[in-house]
Amino acid sequence: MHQQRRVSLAGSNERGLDSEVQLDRTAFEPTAPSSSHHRRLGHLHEAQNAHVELASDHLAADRHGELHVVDSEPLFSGRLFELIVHLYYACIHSPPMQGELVMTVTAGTPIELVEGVYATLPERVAAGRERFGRPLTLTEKILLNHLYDPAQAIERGGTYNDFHPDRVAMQDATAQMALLQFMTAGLPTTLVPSTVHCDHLISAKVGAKIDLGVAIDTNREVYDFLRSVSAKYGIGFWGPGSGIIHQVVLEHYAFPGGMMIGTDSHTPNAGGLGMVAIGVGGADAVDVMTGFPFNVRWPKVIGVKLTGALSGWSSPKDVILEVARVLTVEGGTGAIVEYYGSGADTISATGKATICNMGAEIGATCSVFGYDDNLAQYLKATGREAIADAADKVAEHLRPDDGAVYDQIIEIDLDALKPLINGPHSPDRANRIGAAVGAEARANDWPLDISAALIGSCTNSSYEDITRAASIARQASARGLTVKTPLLVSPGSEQIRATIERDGLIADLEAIGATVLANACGPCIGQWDRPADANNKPNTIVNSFNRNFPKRNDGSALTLSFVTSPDTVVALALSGQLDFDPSIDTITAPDGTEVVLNAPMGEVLPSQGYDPGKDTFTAPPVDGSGVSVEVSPTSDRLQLLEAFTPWDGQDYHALPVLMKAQGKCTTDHISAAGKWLKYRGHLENISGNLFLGAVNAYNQADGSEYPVGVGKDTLGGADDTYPNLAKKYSEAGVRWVAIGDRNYGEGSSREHAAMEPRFRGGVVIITRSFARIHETNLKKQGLVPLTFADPATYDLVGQDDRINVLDLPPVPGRNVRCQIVKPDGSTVDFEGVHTFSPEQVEWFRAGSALNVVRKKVADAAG
Ligand code: MIC
Ligand code: SF4
Repeated sequence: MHQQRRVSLAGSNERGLDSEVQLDRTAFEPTAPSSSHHRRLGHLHEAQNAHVELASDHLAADRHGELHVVDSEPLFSGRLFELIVHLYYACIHSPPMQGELVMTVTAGTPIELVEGVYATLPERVAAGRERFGRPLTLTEKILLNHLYDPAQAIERGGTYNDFHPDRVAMQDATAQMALLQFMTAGLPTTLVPSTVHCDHLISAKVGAKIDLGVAIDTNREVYDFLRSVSAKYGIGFWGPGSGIIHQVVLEHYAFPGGMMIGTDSHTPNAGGLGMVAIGVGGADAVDVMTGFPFNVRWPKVIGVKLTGALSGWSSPKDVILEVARVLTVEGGTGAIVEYYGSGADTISATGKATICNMGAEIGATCSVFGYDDNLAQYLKATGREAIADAADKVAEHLRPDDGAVYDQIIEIDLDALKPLINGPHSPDRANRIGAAVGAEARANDWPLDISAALIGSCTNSSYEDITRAASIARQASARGLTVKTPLLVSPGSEQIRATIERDGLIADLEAIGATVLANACGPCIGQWDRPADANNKPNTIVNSFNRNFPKRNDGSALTLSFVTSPDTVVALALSGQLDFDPSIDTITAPDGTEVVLNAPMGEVLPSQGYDPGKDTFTAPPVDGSGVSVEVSPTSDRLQLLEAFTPWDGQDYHALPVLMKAQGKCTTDHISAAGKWLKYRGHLENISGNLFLGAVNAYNQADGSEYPVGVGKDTLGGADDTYPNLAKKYSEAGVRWVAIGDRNYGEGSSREHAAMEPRFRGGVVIITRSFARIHETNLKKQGLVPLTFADPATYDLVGQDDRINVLDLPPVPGRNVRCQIVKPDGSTVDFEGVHTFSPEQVEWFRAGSALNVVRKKVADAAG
């Protein structure tokens, strides 16, 4: 029996939950309840549960005498009880305790949940083939099987559709805001299995042990908050030291054919195990945790056909570096990238996860691989034989159909794929390793000397990755070589750390001079405390991470970051030079001989099995209702949220331009990480970083460029930083607009990049284009994201101009009428393209999506 959670429903309708319940002996028909919910009864269809009987509208008993809460009524049709029974399933012990539901939240995905998903898969796939009249992609199969209402209209890249994800995962830097929002919704528990992972707030300075201890101390208040909120609302809690969210999810929760959302843009990592796993802002997570569907545009499907097999120094990382080269940082926007072909089956599950992980860097909704023997082996090696067995039974539905139709196809011959190194400043800036990147570096004055090398992170810290890296290290130490630059290792999880330690791989890396950091994000997210003399000048770093925006790793804009595979990073660290090509160049050993490094050799899975390491998971208590969640009013780390005000029904007139960004304006530019991560639970304090990284498109009065993050006070004061200006405008009651260039909001899922402008009086953001998650985050917080119908209009917006945004609210299917008002009063008309669906317009009217949720929960509770 899985770990159970009991939730008291004081004062709610306890229909059917009495231990005296008289079972209605009507035979249960799986398809009889409302079509939108029968999927969740799937686990009751299995042969061993043949005698399923309905006890009430909401309860079914299986032949073991266990009652299952089922969901046969549309959400919010009645009282709070209807919300609670919206659980995917909940097993009630026999005899049930009065007034209690039991929800499963464990350190793994229960087989019943997986079987529930698989039970409806064949019929949903068959119906989908019939509906579209053609073979299906894997993406379509998974999405169809998670559709809230199978009758919904579907158009690739067109319709917004509602889905039921199987799980929600949140990391500590985004969970704070997500859970602060959830707390205001008024529910006693989350309604979908959810987990919190403490990984982002740990700084890397000295090494694993000390850094972890310091983090626990400095972040105590936040960890205590997350731990108690998790306990109160039935959320599984992975404490500091457990590892990076995506690695932990891959090891414990992901399963082929599943669907999940996570408050982190690299959630798609789980696509390596055949899951549609989508990165979202916290407000999306709140929707799902409160029982609402997840709403996203039905994606286009980009097919990446892989043939051949990787060899030598080429690795899975090179596949995604190549895809990034081809598609660029916005080429995946609005699409799910599906990998298929004979080459796909030659890549390990963890290698596939690396590829899917970094799909975030091309803006894809997510990426996915089909089920194959590699996935089965990984599931078995991580203790999930039952899931592998269940997947085997529906294997044909967990791969694309022959003849599946893709919107675009990219073909990659793995036999011919050569190692790449992408950067600096943009993950799609691809260079061949060796002479090619050397030539680029010389042309651009990038230092060839490497100042630091880093491996691991959520992207590349599998057992296979570390064995490959260690195989290079062993060759080097056998010849007396050590690294010529600091080499830092971030294990992806406690399980990986324990396993590589047991198998002597950490020792191999330490023998060439590596330092092992905590199982956390650390240097990948600016939590890297480097000595000042390392980065106060232009310097080159190489790493096996995914993102390389300026300031990303150590907060210094002078650091040039290149991403590549872990094996290449280790080889470069041994040579110390960016233009080293390990397949042809040699390194001089201390004895004067030349060392040729042989291509890395990896082991896909540990032959002795994984060592789970320390137990870092805390299941929520049986009854969380008594748990109190403290947020001190004087805290500088946490602040309870106040609802944003609803739209006042008026058009927006004469909005000053607080900021017009030139070039890349990622979420790191809008709301920096690094030292600001500590304010992720305090909206007011974190608003102190608003647009600090943005490059002002205008010049100062004397014609010189503004410093980064500084702009003009159009209300008449002196030039100031954007956060100071925003505060000043909002205190003066002046609403404002911000202007962005292409792919505005690229990168992180952090909704702070949308909440901060909203908190400081921003109402409209107009750009040449948006990154998906950020555009949704803006809508969720009640802002109006618009793109210029004619991208050239961007150039027409002057520093002292005002913007009118008219005929609000946005009408789906119609552009928004806008005007630039010049200082002399003349106007330039332009159209703003928007993507609001009718439902999203309600978010705007209400002031935020959360305001809509709050109202519906309150209405449902009577
Ligand atoms: C990132 O890799 O940029 C982060 C830090 O993990 C972010 C999440 C955050 O900003 O907290 C992401 O990828 O969404
Ligand atoms: Fe953490 Fe970096 Fe992965 Fe983001 S990309 S989850 S910061 S390791």
